[in-house]
Amino acid sequence: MRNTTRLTVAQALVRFLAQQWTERDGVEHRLIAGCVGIFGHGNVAGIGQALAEQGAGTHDPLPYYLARNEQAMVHTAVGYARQSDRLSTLACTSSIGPGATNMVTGAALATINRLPVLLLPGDLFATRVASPVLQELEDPRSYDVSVNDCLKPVSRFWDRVNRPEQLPAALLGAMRVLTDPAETGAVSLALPQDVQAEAYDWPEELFARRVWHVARPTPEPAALARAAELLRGSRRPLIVAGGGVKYSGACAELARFAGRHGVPVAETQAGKGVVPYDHPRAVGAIGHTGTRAADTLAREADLVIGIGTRYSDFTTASRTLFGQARFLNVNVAAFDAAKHAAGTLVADAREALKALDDVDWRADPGWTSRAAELAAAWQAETDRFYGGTELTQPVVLGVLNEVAAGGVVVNAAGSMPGDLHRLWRASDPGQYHVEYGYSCMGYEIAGGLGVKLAAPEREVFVLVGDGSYLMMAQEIATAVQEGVKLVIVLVDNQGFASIGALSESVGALRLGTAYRTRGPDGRLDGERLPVDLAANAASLGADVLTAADPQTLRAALAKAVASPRTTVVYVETVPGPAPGAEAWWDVPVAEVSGLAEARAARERYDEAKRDQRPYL
Ligand SMILES: Cc1ncc(C[n+]2csc(CCOP(=O)(O)OP(=O)(O)O)c2C)c(N)n1
Ligand SMILES: [Mg+2]
Repeated sequence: MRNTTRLTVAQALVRFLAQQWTERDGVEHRLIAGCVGIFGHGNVAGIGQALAEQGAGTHDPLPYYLARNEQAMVHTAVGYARQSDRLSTLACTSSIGPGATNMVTGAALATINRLPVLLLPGDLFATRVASPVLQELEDPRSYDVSVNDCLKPVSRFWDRVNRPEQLPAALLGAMRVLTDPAETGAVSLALPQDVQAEAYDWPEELFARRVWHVARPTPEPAALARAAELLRGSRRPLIVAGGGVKYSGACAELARFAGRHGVPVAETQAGKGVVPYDHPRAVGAIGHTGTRAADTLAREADLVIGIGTRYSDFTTASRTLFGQARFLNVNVAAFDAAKHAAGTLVADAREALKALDDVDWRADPGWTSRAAELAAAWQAETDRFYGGTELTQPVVLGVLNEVAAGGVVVNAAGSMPGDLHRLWRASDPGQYHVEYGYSCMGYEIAGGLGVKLAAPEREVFVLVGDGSYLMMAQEIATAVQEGVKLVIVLVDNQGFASIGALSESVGALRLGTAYRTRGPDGRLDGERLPVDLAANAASLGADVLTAADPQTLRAALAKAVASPRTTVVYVETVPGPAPGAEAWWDVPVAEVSGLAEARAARERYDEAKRDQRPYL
């Protein structure tokens, strides 16, 4: 007779999750370090009950965090996973219906950013005896549909556990995808509410400690030989470093390779900080939000070496940036490696860089020194933007950059990601956390909470615009509840500076991009809204400080750093000089219009569009 333990499905799930570990380079981490959730009738009696009971046994408990919004709790898990280099993450439990669909945005964000999160939405009774239940979507064509099906296209693994017997295979499948560097993303296990509470005799082995090795695939010798050929044929190479370098822990190998072979290193948003900003080969941000240094080199490069990047349109300037370059892509995911008809090394970034380091080859010394000159010129430009006397956005970033040394800056949407990408000086990738795969307004505070849970030793600085703040500020209450300290810099410019500027540039007249009351002419151009965001932050339990100039900002930030409590530093910025785009971004403009502004914008658009090429 096999040894079995009688538990509910939810109790078995919780006990299983607490026993899962990852291992890479001999170091082990808890795979699921905790569970964030909001209870409703679809999970309270199942997972809720199991979480409440777990502390009673000898097994490691799964800490539970109560969040305020299900989208936000996925952001928290994403922040946690990213700060943990994908070796550890959180589970998210929701009820059925709206709690579950609130997670769809977070799931998309996780999958797009290639970050592991485990989603556990409740689901309709598997027996369907009482259908339609509260919050059930009825599909007249099929009773086998629930709103959880919305999670399918945004998950890398999705399963519904309709019977207890299905749980072990579903769990193993879920863990496999979470820990596979090429496959990872959101993983969803839909849990019918009756099945969660159902008892079953589980084999004891299900609850054994299980260690998932996170692979470092090595490059295939033939592919390596072809890559070496590409390197030897190049005189003007440029590395585009993405998040894959960071997740692989390949920063030292990248710096050594770039140093020895004379290759300048440009960085995507996810890759920013993989070489220190003052490294002799660093040329900073690339693409639409890139530095003049990196974007100039990109136009002239003969070989682009993409490492751990998925080549978003911001990186390629919508496929206008890389003149006539060929591509060599190092990526653990074949899907990304194959982009732009590249020579491919499907491998872990660290392993691939070690192997490529042995190739006897160097970039043209003139190219290497020119890159260093361009980078130095950009640093001087950054000093100019940072050094203003009025509270423009770049000045806010400059003051924060000084205070935040060693801490983590978190941001996601609006005009700040561009300024941060170009200007921020990061000495290691753990200091820069801009979610720019989904660029989701509302990620900032919730994501920052996850960052701090993963890296309690670091000071976490959340930069949030007024638009993003109004979309999702409520996780301040969660931070206060957990005694997790965040420094939140709330930058108020009365609306959407980013989309306002974009609107103007495409002939959309800034419609609906400023926070204004409806004016006498019926447009949204009346009075400034009487909304007090500082008071709002205080009402959620944060300490609030305000800053009116660079000196008071510096003092407020110092006070926030010294305090053990979550502190919001409220800043109203003034318009002023900010670095502009050196490269294009494809946002289609009306082909016909009665507005002169739109017609002029279309002319500019048609001209820029001519530079677009498929990179074959
Ligand atoms: C959830 C979501 N909705 C809409 C957008 C489109 N969008 C991008 S930036 C932005 C405005 C952000 O405003 P704010 O946070 O105040 O930043 P600012 O542009 O003023 O710097 C909008 C609406 C988005 N990125 N995410
Ligand atoms: Mg704003």
